Amino acid sequence: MSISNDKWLWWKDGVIYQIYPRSFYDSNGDGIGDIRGIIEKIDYLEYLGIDAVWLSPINRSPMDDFGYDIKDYRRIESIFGTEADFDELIKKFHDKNIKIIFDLVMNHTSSSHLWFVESRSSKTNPKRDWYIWQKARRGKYPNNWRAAFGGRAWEYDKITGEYYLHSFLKQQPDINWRNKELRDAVFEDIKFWLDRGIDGFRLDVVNWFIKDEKLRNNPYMIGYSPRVYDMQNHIYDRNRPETHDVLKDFRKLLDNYSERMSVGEVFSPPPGDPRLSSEFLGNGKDQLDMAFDFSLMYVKWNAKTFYKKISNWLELIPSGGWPCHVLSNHDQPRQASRFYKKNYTDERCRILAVLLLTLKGTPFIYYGEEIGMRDGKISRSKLRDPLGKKYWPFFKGRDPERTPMQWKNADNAGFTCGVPWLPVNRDYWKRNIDKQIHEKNSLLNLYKYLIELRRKEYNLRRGEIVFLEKGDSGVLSYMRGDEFEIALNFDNGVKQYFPRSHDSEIVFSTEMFSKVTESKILQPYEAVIIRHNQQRNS
Ligand code: TEU
Ligand code: CA
Repeated sequence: MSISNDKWLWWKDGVIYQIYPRSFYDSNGDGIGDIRGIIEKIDYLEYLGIDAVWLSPINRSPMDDFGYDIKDYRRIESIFGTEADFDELIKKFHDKNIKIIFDLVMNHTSSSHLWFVESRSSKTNPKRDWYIWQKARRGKYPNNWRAAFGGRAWEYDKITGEYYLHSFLKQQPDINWRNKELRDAVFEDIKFWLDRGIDGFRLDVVNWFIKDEKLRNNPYMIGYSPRVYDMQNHIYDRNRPETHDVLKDFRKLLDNYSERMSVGEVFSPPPGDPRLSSEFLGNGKDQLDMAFDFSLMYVKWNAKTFYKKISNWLELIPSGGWPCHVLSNHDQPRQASRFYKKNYTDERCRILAVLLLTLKGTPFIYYGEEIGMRDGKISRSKLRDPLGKKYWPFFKGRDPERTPMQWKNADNAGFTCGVPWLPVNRDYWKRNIDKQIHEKNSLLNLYKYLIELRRKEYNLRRGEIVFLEKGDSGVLSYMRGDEFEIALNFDNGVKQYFPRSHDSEIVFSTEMFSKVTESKILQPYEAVIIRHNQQRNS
């Protein structure tokens, strides 16, 4: 077995699990998941075997965007619990060697953040320039920018008769990263959490931090979309080069602490933009540790497309940098729904599990993904997401992928003894954690098995990746190091497959009974992990 000196580094070798706290587990019956709920489920997380949790925001917030609108970066939102609850969470998780990643929402604050309250109070307030204020231009909006969540990006404020910029809701004013004092204040808040023991950060919409200095109009693109925002080419309100200077400073701050991690949400619309994401890794050492590429969130089920997207992303990682992979999150339809195929959805979910956990790069799992949770159907009257409310029925918002975790076949799927903030998906009686824990071959136990295998096998974590079958025949396969050969049949038909070594054994297959001799028959939707023996003995 190839042994290397690279020692275990949690965010490179481990598996990261995203929790949307509102929907994970409600400990006090108010229908909203909370910190105590997460603590109570620590045994489950340990069972699954994950190494770190990323918590969607739990800071104090008026919840206009369910936590992505923060009014106090240093306090825990009371809906989620107390400061003591949070300290207990850190302590208990660290005792079990599970790291905690915070969501840094630092493109904007809530409009009820004291910084903004001061900033809007007068044109001469010392914090005026902490946000982006503009006079009307020729009696109109300062420029043509639109908010991603609807309407103009400029909100007129009566108090001083000027407009402020908000890239999302009007309750989410954008902060001015060009202002040195603001930058220092934000960094102080980050330090606060580092000192309190936070292990890493996911940076919300990191590619929107800095706006064009001259606030130039975005050009329009051809074509129609119900959201005017999508008709603009966002060259002036996103992806500005100066953002990278902010990240270099941020990295210096992080590097003062040991083994802290950062991952950026580099937002881009379909089909995704891996090149843009890779730019946020800088030279591989001087900006973010990792960045999300959302290409796989936007693709159709096709081995060749998967090959192209994945290989492209991996090639773009700067030397010294490290990739990560994500299939679902709180903003996009769940993978089981995106890749829905009558009678075969579960098989597809298995392929995705094997793929995610055998690729080179840190895997991110979204809560519920491990039991194949589907998007919920939410009626108009039950919608909570402001984006869904605004664009219904063109876009139903993000509530469907945020429904409560399905723990067991009991009232509200065992999520709450009260009324859940979003309805539980009706399939909870047949799809839940309790059931899948007890089924040897469940998707959940597949995730558990693969996470364990990955932990044991250096080459599954750090081995180089070399693609073999590139999807032309419906099969995607690749080597990890010179030890593991992974073959995934994306098709609903049998395929002949020739392992690259005659002396090999099957470590794992989703078709438990299958064997390999000279060649192997891949069953429909079979995923197999083969070990090359020669390598092992040498
Ligand atoms: O998301 C950025 C964002 O604009 C998209 O993910 C958006 O939700 C999607 O395109 C739907 O069309 C981040 C957070 O992940 C999201 O939850 C927040 O609402 C948003 O930023 C604002 O902070
Ligand atoms: Ca609660």
